[in-house]
Amino acid sequence: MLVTVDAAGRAVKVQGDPAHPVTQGFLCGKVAKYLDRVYAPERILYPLKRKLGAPKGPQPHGREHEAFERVSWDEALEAIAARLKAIAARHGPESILPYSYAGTMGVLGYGSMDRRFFFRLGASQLDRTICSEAGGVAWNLVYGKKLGTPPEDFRLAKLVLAWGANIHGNNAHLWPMIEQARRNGARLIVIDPYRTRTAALADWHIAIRPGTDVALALGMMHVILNEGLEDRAYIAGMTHGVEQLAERAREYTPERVAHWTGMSAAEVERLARSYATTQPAALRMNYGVQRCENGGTAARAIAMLPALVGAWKYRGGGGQLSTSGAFAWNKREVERPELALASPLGRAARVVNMSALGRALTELGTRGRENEGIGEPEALDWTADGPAVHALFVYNSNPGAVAPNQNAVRRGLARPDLFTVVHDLFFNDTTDYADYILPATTFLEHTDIQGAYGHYFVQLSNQAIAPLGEARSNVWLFGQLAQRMGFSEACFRETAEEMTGQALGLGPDGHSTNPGMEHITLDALREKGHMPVAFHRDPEEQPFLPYTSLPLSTPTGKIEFYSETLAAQGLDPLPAFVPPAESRWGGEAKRYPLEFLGRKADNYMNSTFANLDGHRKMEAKTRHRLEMHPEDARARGIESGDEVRVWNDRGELTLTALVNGKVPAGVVAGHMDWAKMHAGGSNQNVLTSERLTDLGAAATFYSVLVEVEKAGEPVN
Ligand SMILES: Nc1nc2c(c(=O)[nH]1)N[C@H]1C(S)=C(S)[C@@H](COP(=O)(O)OP(=O)(O)OC[C@H]3O[C@@H](n4cnc5c(=O)[nH]c(N)nc54)[C@H](O)[C@@H]3O)O[C@H]1N2
Ligand SMILES: Nc1nc2c(c(=O)[nH]1)N[C@H]1C(S)=C(S)[C@@H](COP(=O)(O)OP(=O)(O)OC[C@H]3O[C@@H](n4cnc5c(=O)[nH]c(N)nc54)[C@H](O)[C@@H]3O)O[C@H]1N2
Ligand SMILES: [Mo]
Repeated sequence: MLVTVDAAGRAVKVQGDPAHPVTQGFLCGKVAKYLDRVYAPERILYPLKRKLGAPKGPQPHGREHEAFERVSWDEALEAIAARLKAIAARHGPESILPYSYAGTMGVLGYGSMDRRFFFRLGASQLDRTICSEAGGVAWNLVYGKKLGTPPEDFRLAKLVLAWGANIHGNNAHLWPMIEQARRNGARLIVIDPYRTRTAALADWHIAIRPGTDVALALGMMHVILNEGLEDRAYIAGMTHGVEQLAERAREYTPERVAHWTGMSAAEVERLARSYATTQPAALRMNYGVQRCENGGTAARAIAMLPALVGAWKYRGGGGQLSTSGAFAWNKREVERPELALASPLGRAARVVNMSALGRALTELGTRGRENEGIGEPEALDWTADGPAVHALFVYNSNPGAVAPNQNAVRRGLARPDLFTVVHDLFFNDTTDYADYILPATTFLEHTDIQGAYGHYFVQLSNQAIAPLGEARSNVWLFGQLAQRMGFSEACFRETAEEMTGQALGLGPDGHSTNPGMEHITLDALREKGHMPVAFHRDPEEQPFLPYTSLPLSTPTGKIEFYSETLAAQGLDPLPAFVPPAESRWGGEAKRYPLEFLGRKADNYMNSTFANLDGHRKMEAKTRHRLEMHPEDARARGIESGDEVRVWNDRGELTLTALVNGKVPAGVVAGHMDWAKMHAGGSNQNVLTSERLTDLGAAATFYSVLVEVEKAGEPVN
């Protein structure tokens, strides 16, 4: 992104960088309006402290400041440090829980000084599972590393298979490559229960039932192997376990697969044949497919398809889930995990799964307190047990809006004995529960270095403008807090500049020592802004064809259809279809017959931007709507425009019905917004569950059952 700054130091224009081979000079609609966010009048510009006696809980939007008073950074840092020290001394440092995700994805902003701080403190570690863990673990089981077809090469594909991937909405910069491929005769097939714009524009949209992708992938394998459409030479050279996979796939006849997915047997066959016989075929699997209970296995089974048909051999073929494996940052030096040994624990702290925040805040540490009426928690296999959480430190995340099982999260956040600090830019669903709010910078106001998960360029993000008000970066905040805690290690005094050099692993000659980055120096990066990783430096002469030479970093060194790693954990070494418990196949479907997809918004970034008028306007058509199939609406006497109540055992939500052709029968869809922007003070995560995926222990936002009725009639 290029930022134009005027003589007074004010950013006046943002635009895409025309020299960037992937973004090619354009920004997506929401980031094109980024200056509205930077200069929004409601930005928090000073540290704030909750007023004495002001209760925690939802404040009306626009009046949140009434519950807070301005304090100096000095006072805030001293008070927070004193409180953390006292809590650590009394309950042990593991009673302090950091909570962060992807507010900024820069290497420094995402995880650097903060990690050092919490390691040194001995705070609980956060397992960051809310987005991509199921798919990431799955991909690595098959291929060892997250690499894929360069986005620029999608132009050369003859078939693009978008699987659980809302390319037009969420991955805008890949779309022009696909358009170009189609101009050259490529076909686009989309597998998504929801008719996204990507799906509407496709040659073939398969509106698969949620959570049945494992069956479809195995059914495609069945047809491919049955008809001899696999690439035997590639399989023999590059893969492990095809015999076992073939035996498993034999069970998944097109007829059985049709029964689960809602497709016809002929469609399953047609899909398998066109995929196997058109090369180059590029699979764009995205993270939508892995937000189901069986999402790890789904991603794993789908990931095997390009290996089965040898699609990796062709430039423009293969596939992409993420390219993040190309960026070998020197994380150890940036994060310094060994600081845990200097903490009062003297060891690595327990791990708490961020996708079960509600349980973490309400159940941890309650063992043996039955008499107080709290109850024995179920066995917490997602975390070691230990002390209750007494302090929560939130940054880069808005769990009040994005975490599943919102009622449990809010019960936890509202605990009067919980000390909560939030570092963010706006009052939001989480700051309503904060004891202290600290003002954060936008990426225009701090320096960072970036990798990517959809392309192969290392990028330097220069500070363009001075921080607004007293806003401060994540790096600054945790460095300062460390001083107040009395942490004397020199690493807490390092600057963003020094840490950028560490992330790059700069050697004595100024060149990076990170694998694949040896040609990069800080000066060159400053000059160019973006530089490709080594294997992508000359794509025309030496195109990057992932997974075409051995060894890979899997245990067998090959692509693994069969996984000894899983077998050793007592898990099925081969993919098998297990219907999600929360689906039309599960026991609860009698009471809650509709599958709910609590989607992202095309015009927000998760919960980011939802408070800005311009973005809200762009989102007006789907904002607070429940999209329904005409059959499900008719059965409930619902028409477009009716207020409807959507509920399950975890919570309820009032939305406006939008009866359209976007979802298949039995499926309803909502869209992300801040909870406090809804009339009832909850968003769609009041319906989602803390159940975790089969691989990666990730969130299951797309395995949710609900019932719907016209509002105004009592639920029961
Ligand atoms: N505009 C916009 N762009 C974004 C974001 C945003 O909030 N807004 N968020 C960013 C983030 S954090 C991420 S992780 C990426 C994610 O980008 P995507 O991976 O595209 O993720 P989702 O939008 O969660 O899901 C993609 C599609 O999967 C479909 N889906 C749901 N369940 C199933 C299923 O069982 N099977 C199949 N085949 N499909 C299913 C959904 O209907 C959806 O259209 O996007 C990023 N880009
Ligand atoms: N129902 C449902 N829930 C979902 C999803 C879904 O599809 N459906 N998607 C899930 C996914 S894929 C993801 S990735 C998560 C995303 O969850 P989050 O990572 O929490 O994403 P955001 O909602 O964008 O919140 C990021 C916050 O960080 C703040 N921020 C931005 N930059 C900085 C900074 O430099 N410093 C600090 N301290 N703060 C900063 C922003 O203002 C914002 O409030 O949500 C998940 N939740
Ligand atoms: Mo995400």
